[in-house]
Amino acid sequence: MSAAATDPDCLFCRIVAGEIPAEVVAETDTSLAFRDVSPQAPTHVLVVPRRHVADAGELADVSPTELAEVTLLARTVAQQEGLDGDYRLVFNTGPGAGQSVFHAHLHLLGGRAMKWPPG
Ligand code: DGP
Repeated sequence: MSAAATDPDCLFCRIVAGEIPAEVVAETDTSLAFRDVSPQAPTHVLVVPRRHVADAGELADVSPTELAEVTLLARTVAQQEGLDGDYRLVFNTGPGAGQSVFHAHLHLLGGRAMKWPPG
């Protein structure tokens, strides 16, 4: 599969395609932002590239511009959500780090106090 392909078996590709419903909060030509189905904070939004890549490192490899666009869309959503500059961005990478969907996605979390280090 080429880096720009869609994987018909990928959950987030299917959300991007509109085949599975999601609460979309923002989008660009290259990225989509939608609420996490299992929110871990008052604001918990996932920002994904439309292209199918497995993780953030692969996205950086194939398109640094799209990686930046994902980050910028997260910032836009944080502003929309009224987070006032206080939010956490997380890319879980690999199953040992908690990645369960192997389509790159940036977690935007905010609206509560954030502990460090994360669990
Ligand atoms: P991660 O564990 O980092 O791979 O994050 C995957 C996230 O995806 C997890 O927080 C739950 C969320 N998720 C799983 N299935 C769905 C779904 O069908 N819709 C939405 N909106 N989020 C989902």
